[in-house]
Amino acid sequence: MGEIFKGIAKVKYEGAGSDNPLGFNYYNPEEMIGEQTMEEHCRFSMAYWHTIIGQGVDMFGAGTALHPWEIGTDPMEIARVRVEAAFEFMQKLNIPFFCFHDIDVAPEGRSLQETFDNLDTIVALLKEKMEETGIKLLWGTANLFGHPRFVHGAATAPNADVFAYAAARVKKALEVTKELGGENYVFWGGREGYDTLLNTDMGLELDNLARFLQMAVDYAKAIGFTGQFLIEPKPKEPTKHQYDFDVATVLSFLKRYGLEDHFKMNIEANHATLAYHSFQHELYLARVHGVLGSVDANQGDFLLGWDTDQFPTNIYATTLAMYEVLKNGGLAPGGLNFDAKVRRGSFEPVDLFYAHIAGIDAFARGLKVADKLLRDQVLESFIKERYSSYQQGIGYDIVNNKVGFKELADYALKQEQISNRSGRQEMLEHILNRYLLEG
Ligand code: XUL
Ligand code: CO
Repeated sequence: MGEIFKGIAKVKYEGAGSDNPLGFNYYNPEEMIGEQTMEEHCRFSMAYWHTIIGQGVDMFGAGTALHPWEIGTDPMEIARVRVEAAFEFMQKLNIPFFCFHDIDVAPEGRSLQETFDNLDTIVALLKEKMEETGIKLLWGTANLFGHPRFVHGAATAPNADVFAYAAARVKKALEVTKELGGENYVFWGGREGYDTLLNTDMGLELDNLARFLQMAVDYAKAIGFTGQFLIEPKPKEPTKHQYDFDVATVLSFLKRYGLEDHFKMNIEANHATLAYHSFQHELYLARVHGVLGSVDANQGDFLLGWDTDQFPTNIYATTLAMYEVLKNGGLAPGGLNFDAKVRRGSFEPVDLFYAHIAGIDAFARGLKVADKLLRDQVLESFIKERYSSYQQGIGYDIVNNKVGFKELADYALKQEQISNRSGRQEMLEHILNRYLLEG
């Protein structure tokens, strides 16, 4: 197979002044930001399912995407050519990582064994390509939601045969993720949730989900897979109520079942906003709990309200996201995975390039602004000052656990007047705009 993305050269850093939409304006992989290069900070990844497979189907119409690599009718041959397309695409865009679900890369067979055999064949090819190009696997996962057998869920299905089948698929997906040196393994709930409580035993479903995750932890240990386990919260879609609603819900679930030491979170921007949180809120909450593991980089559309998985172009959001990433000390072994798809109307192969360039540049620019904000300690020093009453006097005693209600009441009774200070929200928003516009 020759060149697939014909006429598209390797995309290079061209600087802010360039008007070439097939060049990077801000992403300069070698540029140092603090102690690390941009490439090390960002750890960009391509999502196999959207970029290589996604056809642009919606509820009202067929796929529109033009995929010159989808030739013939033999599913294994198509799978092989998809590998070629994926690696040519990532190389041309200088994307160092990718992520996949088991059945993205290899077709399901007529039996589970045939599905596994297909996967082994394509994994050998992926491994060759990875060795040849140096491109790495950010994370692997199993698709436990697409096939009709998962109609009522996988680990939370009412049918034990489905639970067992799902376990077999995760077992295999863990083995291939390990085989490819995957740095993480993701559990996104898929159909782990419910549509109505009238037919649901929520207690048993949650217990079973915990059992399933514990089995995954045990199996990873048994085979020596040392990658990071990640849970990807999402509040709804496909089920009305997903069990992994948001970071807070997942944290309490993990704690309840004693699983908190084994999992971090993969935060997806569009999932955060579906849960009526900002992207930054979810990143921040995960960070302060020490569980910010990786990011599915995309954005939703507030006027639509569902999981539109658009490419992240909102620099305001990417800046605040990179602010959290920097405060987290980076994302490694996680990264920024473009779990994003081009709009149905953007159906040409070159649109996949424009989309990734837009997302990569939005995060690169966000990283630079966030780094400057942090270096100048703009927000940090304001926040420090805002909470300064806890650095001395009664506040010091409170945070050092030296006082209880009795001492606090004695103190309060002696206060004549309480004086508060302004939170200065608009001033801070204005300062943030200045940083965004001036870089
Ligand atoms: C679904 C979603 C998934 C996960 C991987 O909304 O985000 O693609 O990232 O299963
Ligand atoms: Co995702």
